[in-house]
Amino acid sequence: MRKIVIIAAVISLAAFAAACGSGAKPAAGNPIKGQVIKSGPIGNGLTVTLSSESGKLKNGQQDLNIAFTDAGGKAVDVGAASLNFHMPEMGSMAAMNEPATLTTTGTPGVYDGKVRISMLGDWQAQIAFEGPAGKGKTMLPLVAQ
Ligand SMILES: [Cu+2]
Repeated sequence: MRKIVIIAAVISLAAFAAACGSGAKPAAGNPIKGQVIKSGPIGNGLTVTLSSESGKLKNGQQDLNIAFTDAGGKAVDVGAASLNFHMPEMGSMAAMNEPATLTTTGTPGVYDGKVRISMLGDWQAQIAFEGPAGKGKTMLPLVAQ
């Protein structure tokens, strides 16, 4: 219970910082831009966070941010990163893949992304990295809404 309260406090602090810093570049110590869509462990002790202005994965063309952080929430230079949105086949509909275009920012470990999601519903964000921090990959389930 105590841990949950602490986490809630950290989240509201982060939201406050994001609101205050809107328009500012992400810094190594405060690497999450906008609002979190989803985050999770990606291996080698790192966490990956997808975020955007709305905090939602939307249907259609959109800008996203992706940040790789250590246990302290600090951005970590991971070198090459990739992000693909995958929807498994559904009945007669073939599987779909929408790779995001990632570009580096002034902060190593933080990337700007662009993607065109082509359908509402359940997607898997397939994320991988390889470079100075080793390599890792994960899959985060998301709903385009
Ligand atoms: Cu589909």
